[in-house]
Amino acid sequence: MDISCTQERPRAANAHVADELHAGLAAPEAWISPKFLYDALGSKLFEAICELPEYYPTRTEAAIFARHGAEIARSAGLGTTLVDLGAGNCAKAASLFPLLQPAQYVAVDISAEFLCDALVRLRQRFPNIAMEGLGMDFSNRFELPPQVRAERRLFFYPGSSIGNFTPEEAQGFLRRLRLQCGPDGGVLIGIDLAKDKATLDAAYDDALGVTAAFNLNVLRHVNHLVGADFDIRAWRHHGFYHAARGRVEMHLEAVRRQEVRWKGGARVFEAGDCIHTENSYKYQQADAIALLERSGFEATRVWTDPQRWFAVIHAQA
Ligand code: AVJ
Repeated sequence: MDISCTQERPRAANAHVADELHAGLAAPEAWISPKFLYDALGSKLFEAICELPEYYPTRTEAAIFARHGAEIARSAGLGTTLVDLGAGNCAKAASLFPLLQPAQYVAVDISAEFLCDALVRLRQRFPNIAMEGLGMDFSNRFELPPQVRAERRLFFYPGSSIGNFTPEEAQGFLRRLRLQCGPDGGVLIGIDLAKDKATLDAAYDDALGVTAAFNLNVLRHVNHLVGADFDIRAWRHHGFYHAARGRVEMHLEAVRRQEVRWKGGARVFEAGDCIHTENSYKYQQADAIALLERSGFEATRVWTDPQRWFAVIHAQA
């Protein structure tokens, strides 16, 4: 079977990236979108995070699929067009191939480079599944190209990536997904559930400092993307749960006063100034279901782990 791996409209995308980074860096409360955490190194650091004892989501979600996979596959159906959003190393979707037996596998990720390496290896293991790699930013509006089958699209959005959106944004995103599902389509999504602060704090500020490296790496990536001159050693990682906001937040704090320059801008950061790099919303199970239903999905089914730390949900478009 053929695979193709394409990067969507790189030039238009680049202009948009520079604008977005400039807007965030120049804002009174500086921010960098979490999607910029995932250059090739960032994707590898995220893989390392998933191996950490403190980072429970990946293994908890995997345990839910291991235990309830057959039932999940019955709910989601066989022979779908499996559209993997934020595919990364494609490992999660690949582990479901034997159960879901997709007719076509469409891996979408902002980092096409990392994605295409993964797909080349995957093709050798599953030569009978048609595969498509799409390097594109699906966090805003997106459209799947014509080589993606239009029927029975099953959007696979695992790992609680939905948590990077505010609940309002998540609803807008899910509504747009639903409109692209085609006949008999649906969504198979993993959502992290609210839990005690100590567990969440440790998961986002681990003992080895892998999450710190992952967060700091965004500055390296920004240096590359817009010719900025961030001194990585002058920044410090924070990752913590803010229960009242219902989310984990990641920030980078300037350890001393400094001026940072980039193509088209510059800014002084005082010691203690922060750049907000990520939100990771944690849901109550009922709120997660309500979110899907408000977005127009129906026949929602939920699988969870014994501690109720994480939910895997299938819903029909
Ligand atoms: C990939 C967005 C689900 O929020 O847990 C991991 C990213 N950030 N550690 C998450 C992340 C810090 C992760 N998501």
